[in-house]
Amino acid sequence: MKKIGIVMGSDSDLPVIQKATDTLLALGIPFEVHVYSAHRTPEEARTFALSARENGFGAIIAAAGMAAHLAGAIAANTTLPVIGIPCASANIGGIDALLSTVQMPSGIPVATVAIGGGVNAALLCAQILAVEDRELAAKLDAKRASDSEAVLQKDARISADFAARQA
Ligand code: RP5
Repeated sequence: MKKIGIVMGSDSDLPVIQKATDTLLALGIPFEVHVYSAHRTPEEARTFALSARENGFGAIIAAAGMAAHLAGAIAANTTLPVIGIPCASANIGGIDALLSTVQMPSGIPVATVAIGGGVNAALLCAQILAVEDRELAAKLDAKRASDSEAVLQKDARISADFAARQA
């Protein structure tokens, strides 16, 4: 199976990355994690992206906050799918990173998930790999079924609770 490359602009982005790595671990998908900044270590970010395909990666997650150029900078140097995660900043709550990540000019796409959307970034990578992997597709189906069951159980508990209060 191809690996997922995970890049964050700073170690302060780790809580968001943790959501992605937990999701990939649960699905049995291999990954590598790096701290490469589009601003502070642009050469390392570029080298990683340029060699990602030959190094066995199938998709890349890039998480960054503030003037978040990382996903775009990675995407500029690979034709692997790049999923951008905008990270929340203290002052603007992540709107800055959301716009920086999602508003890519035509020609260099970045598939952007929600602010702090580590789980969906990992699931989107899994779905990309599952195009050619039936076993992984079955795991994704099973996860959706289990997530649905959890919601149904919450519905049963909460609706019974409010019905009891009115009895
Ligand atoms: C971005 O600047 C990083 O992705 C991080 O979200 C933000 C702040 O970085 P630190 O000052 O916490 O290192 O490049």
